[in-house]
Amino acid sequence: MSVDHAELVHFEGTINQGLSIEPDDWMPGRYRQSLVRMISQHAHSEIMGMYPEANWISQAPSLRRKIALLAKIQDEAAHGLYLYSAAETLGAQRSKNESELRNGRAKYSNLMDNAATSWADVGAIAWLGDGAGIVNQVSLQDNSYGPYARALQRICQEESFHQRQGYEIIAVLAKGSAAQKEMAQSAIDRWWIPSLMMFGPPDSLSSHSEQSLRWRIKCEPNEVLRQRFVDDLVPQIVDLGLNLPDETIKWNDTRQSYDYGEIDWQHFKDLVSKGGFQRAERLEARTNAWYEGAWVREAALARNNQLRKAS
Ligand code: FAQ
Repeated sequence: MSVDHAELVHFEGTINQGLSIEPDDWMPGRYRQSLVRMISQHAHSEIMGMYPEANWISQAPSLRRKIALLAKIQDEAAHGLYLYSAAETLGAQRSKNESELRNGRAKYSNLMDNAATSWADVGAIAWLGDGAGIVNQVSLQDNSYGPYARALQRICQEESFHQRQGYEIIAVLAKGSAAQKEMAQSAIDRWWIPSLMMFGPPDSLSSHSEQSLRWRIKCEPNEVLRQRFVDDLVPQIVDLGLNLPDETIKWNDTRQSYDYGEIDWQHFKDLVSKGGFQRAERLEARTNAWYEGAWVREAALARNNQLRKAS
């Protein structure tokens, strides 16, 4: 048995026993590359996830709502940072990752390229978007790479708060005036498909699923997770007295799940490759924030160097 083969057998054995792979363990190049790709894209999505909601901080309808939204957006930034650190344990430099995001070469979740045009959108992004994120990431907490799995445990706890604040915003609007109810309905209708797309394409169109499931980089197929999300959300939307965002949603007794409409995967492919509605604005905002924040990074580095010299 060659050394590489023996290492591969040991590596796959570790994964099959449900144990973690840690940064210093031997791993195949494809495992490392796939994780760097996925963790980096996840980090970028968290960072870009701040932008659709950010304009609403100054327009939040009460101080309580403003505080909760600020805390949520701040959490998304922190999630991006934990994830850039997890990617660094695999050799992916944070500075390179960040510059690829700014220059438009990196991918991130297409949900973040949509515009939040009303206060209800802030609720829908958190309830549906973060909600889809949680279903996916709770499953990913059991992934085989230790630093990513541990980062996800903390992220999921915080995402639960995000989802809850989104649900509460929509619930209040759904029980308000006719205009408020209409605003909630319109937001649910517009954010439904982008949220379903967060789970990625169906397995027949997914380029990475087969290998990623084998190495527990992903723990469940995209379609299984999307269905779980639909099954969780549909009764809650009905309970709030809102209409379902897709007329074809129907309980299927045989499958004990809801059927829902076909997603246009060609449109998804175009959105991912060409960028959604607000891609240019989002990247410009990210780039401006990077340059405007340079003095903070320099000051933190100078302080760090000072402390190091003193110790
Ligand atoms: N948008 O073969 P698969 C959050 C790409 S952040 C754009 O199935 P994979 C916080 C995919 O990257 C949510 N691209 O790929 C928040 C691949 O491209 P590549 C982010 C997409 O990796 C919420 C190609 O399509 N969560 O929750 C999308 O096995 C709200 C083929 O797809 C994560 O990143 C998409 N929607 O499965 C903040 C979780 N879907 O690399 C604010 C970790 C797929 O070949 C507001 N990631 N693609 O060029 C994952 O679980 C997986 O990477 C999937 C995709 C499931 C996203």
